[in-house]
Amino acid sequence: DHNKFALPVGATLDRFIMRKQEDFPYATGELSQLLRDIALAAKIVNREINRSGLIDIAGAYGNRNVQGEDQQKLDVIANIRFIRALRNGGEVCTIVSEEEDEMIQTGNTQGKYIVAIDPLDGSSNIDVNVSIGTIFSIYRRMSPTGTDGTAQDCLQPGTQQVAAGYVIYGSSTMLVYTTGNGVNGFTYDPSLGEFFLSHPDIVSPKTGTIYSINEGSSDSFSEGVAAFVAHCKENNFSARYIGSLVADFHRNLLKGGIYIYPATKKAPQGKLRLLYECNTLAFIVEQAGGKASNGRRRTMEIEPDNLHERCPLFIGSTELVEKAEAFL
Ligand code: AHM
Ligand code: MG
Repeated sequence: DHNKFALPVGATLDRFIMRKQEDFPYATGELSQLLRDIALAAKIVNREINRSGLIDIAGAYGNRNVQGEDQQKLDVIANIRFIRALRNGGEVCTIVSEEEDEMIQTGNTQGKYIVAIDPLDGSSNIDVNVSIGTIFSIYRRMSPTGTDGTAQDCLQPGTQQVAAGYVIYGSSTMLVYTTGNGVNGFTYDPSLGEFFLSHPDIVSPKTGTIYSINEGSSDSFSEGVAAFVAHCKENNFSARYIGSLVADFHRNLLKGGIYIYPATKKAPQGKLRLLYECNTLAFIVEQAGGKASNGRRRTMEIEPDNLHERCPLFIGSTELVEKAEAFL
């Protein structure tokens, strides 16, 4: 019963992480430290995002950064911030980032953990003030410490995740994560610089009436996907598609619904990345009572072949994902 030591709504993230650690008498505190490092980077990125509308104004006043460079794009900034936090934190040996083709070795060869991360997903939405997110998965390395992490360490199936989470930079900023004992959500109070437990033990509705898919690609949907979409319409579902994965996922997690990114002509393997998008959200949704699949099999059981591979994603309320699978 993972609720036995539940902290009340309003507990800070730090306290929550500490309390969770006490539940595991042999825990060394390294994973806790790693989660705190991610939360710190999230605060910094949140600050940059909130200011992003001012960058052009600042630029108009000739405000370049100290190196005399023009402002970098936010996804690049987010990548730098998260890598720096993980490197300084010391718990992570190797990082896989959407922003970089190769694995990133932090130099912390004693670090026991691997992180796969999309530092700022949905970045095309920044310019128009739409919610964006950070998505991260944490794995334990398999190779011995004292050396760099290996490709094999990074290519573990999603079932091996020890933690997964996302940050949504939206009308408020939230961090939602799981360590395999349910899902908890924390809301950021910018005036205090703290995340507070606001959504304890998130349970996703078994079913729902929201479907989220980019219907602009409907010409290249498979028969099964087209039939499922028709089914949603026949049943008067609501179509909701922000085009920002974290935001679409977060809404459906709380309200009940299904998010689909299928194979299309333009993206024959789907668009989303297995390591730091599909598996991450799959772990969270399963921990909240939902389901994730590539249409044929459970997302988290797919054996990854390369760091940035893509796969189709059907994710959300259990009944809806099963229904979609039945149509495929
Ligand atoms: P990005 O990594 O280039 O930001 O793309 C990922 C985003 C997801 O957030 C979103 O779910 C998806 O792309 C939307 O794609 P599309 O515009 O094809 O519907
Ligand atoms: Mg992305």
